[in-house]
Amino acid sequence: MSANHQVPSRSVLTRREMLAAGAAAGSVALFAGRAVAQPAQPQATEPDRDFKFQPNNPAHEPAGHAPEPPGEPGKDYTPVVVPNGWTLPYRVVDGVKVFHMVAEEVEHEFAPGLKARCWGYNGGVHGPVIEVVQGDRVRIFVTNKLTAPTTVHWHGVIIESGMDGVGGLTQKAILPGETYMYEFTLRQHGTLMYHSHHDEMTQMGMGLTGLIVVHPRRTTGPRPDRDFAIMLHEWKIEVGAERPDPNEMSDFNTLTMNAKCFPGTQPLIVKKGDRVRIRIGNLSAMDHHPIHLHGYYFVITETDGGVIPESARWPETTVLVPVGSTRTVEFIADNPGDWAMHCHMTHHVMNQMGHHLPNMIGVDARGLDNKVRNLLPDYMTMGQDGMAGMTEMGMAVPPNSIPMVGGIGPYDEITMGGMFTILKVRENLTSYDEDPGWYEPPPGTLSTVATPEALQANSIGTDGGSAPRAPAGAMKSWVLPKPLEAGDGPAPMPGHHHGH
Ligand SMILES: [Cu+2]
Repeated sequence: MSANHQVPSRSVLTRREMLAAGAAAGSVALFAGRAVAQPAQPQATEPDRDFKFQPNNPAHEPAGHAPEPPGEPGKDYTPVVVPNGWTLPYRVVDGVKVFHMVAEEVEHEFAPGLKARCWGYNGGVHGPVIEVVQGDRVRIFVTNKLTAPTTVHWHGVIIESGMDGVGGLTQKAILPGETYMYEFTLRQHGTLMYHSHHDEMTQMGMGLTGLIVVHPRRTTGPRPDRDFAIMLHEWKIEVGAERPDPNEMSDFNTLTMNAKCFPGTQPLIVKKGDRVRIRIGNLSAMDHHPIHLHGYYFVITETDGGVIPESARWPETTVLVPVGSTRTVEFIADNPGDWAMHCHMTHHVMNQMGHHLPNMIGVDARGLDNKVRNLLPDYMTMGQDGMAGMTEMGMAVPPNSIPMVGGIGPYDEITMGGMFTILKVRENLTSYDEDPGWYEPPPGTLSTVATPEALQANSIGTDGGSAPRAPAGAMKSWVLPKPLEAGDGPAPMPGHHHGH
C-alpha cells in the first residue's frame, strides 16, 4: 500500500513519520507550552501521500478509459450469490452487454403468510442484481410498466451526467409505456446500487431498488469462494393491507434482507475454510442498519466509494450500513456452526405484529390476551414468555400477516424475525444449493441444563444464593460534593484575573 516509491526524494515525510513527529511534538507541548508545539503545525497540513483519493482510488480507472471486451463469468469473475434473489441475464451486442429492466407492480411474498403488492423490476422485488466487470460497456433498456413515471439512477457509478437517471435534473421521467436507454462504461469496481430517482419516497419505499456488482478486471487479491449480495430495506405493511405504505416515516414493521424477513430469508451456506465476502446495500427510507455476525470478526474492505486501503481497515463484528450506502466485509469461515447474522437494532428483528404493544412486562396477563384479541386481533402481551408462542404452529393470526417473531429452530423457537438470517458453516457440505439442516455441535460443545454433578463440583446453588451479589455501594449513584462556602467563589481562570 505504501506510495513511498512514487516519491522521488525523501524530502516528504511518510504518513507514519508524520504521525510519529506529531505525537512527539504533542507530548513536548504538554510540558513546554504552545510555543514549542508550533513548528510542527505546518507539517500537519502536508498532503497525506499514502492515501489515494480519487481519481487514484484503487477501485477506479481514469476518466475516458476505453471499454474492454465483455467480462465473462467463471473466467473474469466468480458470480455473486443472491439469497432469495437473482442476477439479471444479458446479451452481448457488438461488444456491449445489453440488459433489459422492466419496472412494474409485483405481488411479493415477504415470508410465508405475508404478501403485498410492491413495485419491483422484471417480476421480482427488489430488482435483480446487475453483475458486470470493470471496463464493461453496458446498455440498459428500462421499460416502464408502472402507472407512474419513473427513472433509474445508478448509485455510486462514475458516469456521464446525462446517464445519471435523476428525473427532471438529468433526464425526462420515463412515462408509463415508454422505454429508455442508458449506456455507459464501468470505470470502477465495487458494490453499487440502482434505484428510482423519481418520486423517490414513494418509489423506493415501494421497492424500486437493486444492487450492482462490478468485479475488478484485474486481480486485486484472492477471489472469494462465496460472494453474497444482500439489499436491506424497511416497509410499513398494516396487518391485512394490500400494499406497503410509503408515507411511513418511523414505524416500519417489515424489515428485510433481499426483501424477505426471517424465517423467509435464505441462509448463507458456506464450507469451512471458504473465503467469504458479503456485500450489503441499504436503501431503506429512514434507518441505518448495524448488521452483526456471530462467531466471527470481519474486516470492512469496501464502500460504494471504492476499496478501503488495507492500512485503514479494522476488525469488526458489526458493520453499520447507512442509508444510501454499501459496505463489503470479508472473513475466512473457519468456525463451523449456525451463526446468526442480523440487524442489531432490536426493533428490526421483529416482524409485523411486534409494534404498538402495551408494555406489560412483569404483569400477569394470563387470560387477558384472548379477551383483548376480541377487540384487537393482533394483540399479544409482551414480556410474558419471551415471545415464544407467537410462532406456534396453527396460532391464529389475522389474514395476510406474520407473527412478530421467527420460526421453529433446532431446539426451540427462534425469537427473532425481520432483518435476520443464518450463516451456515459446514465441514462436510455436499452442495451450496441445499440447506444442510441444523448444525449438530460436537459432544461437549452445547450449552444445556447444568447437571447435579457439575453444580456440586463447582459449588453452584440453583437458587442463585451462591452467586456473588453486587457489593453494597458498587452501583450507587454518584453524589456531587457540597457547594463551596459563600464568599470562596469559583477559582479564577488562569490568565483572566488581570483582564479588562
Ligand atoms: Cu436495522
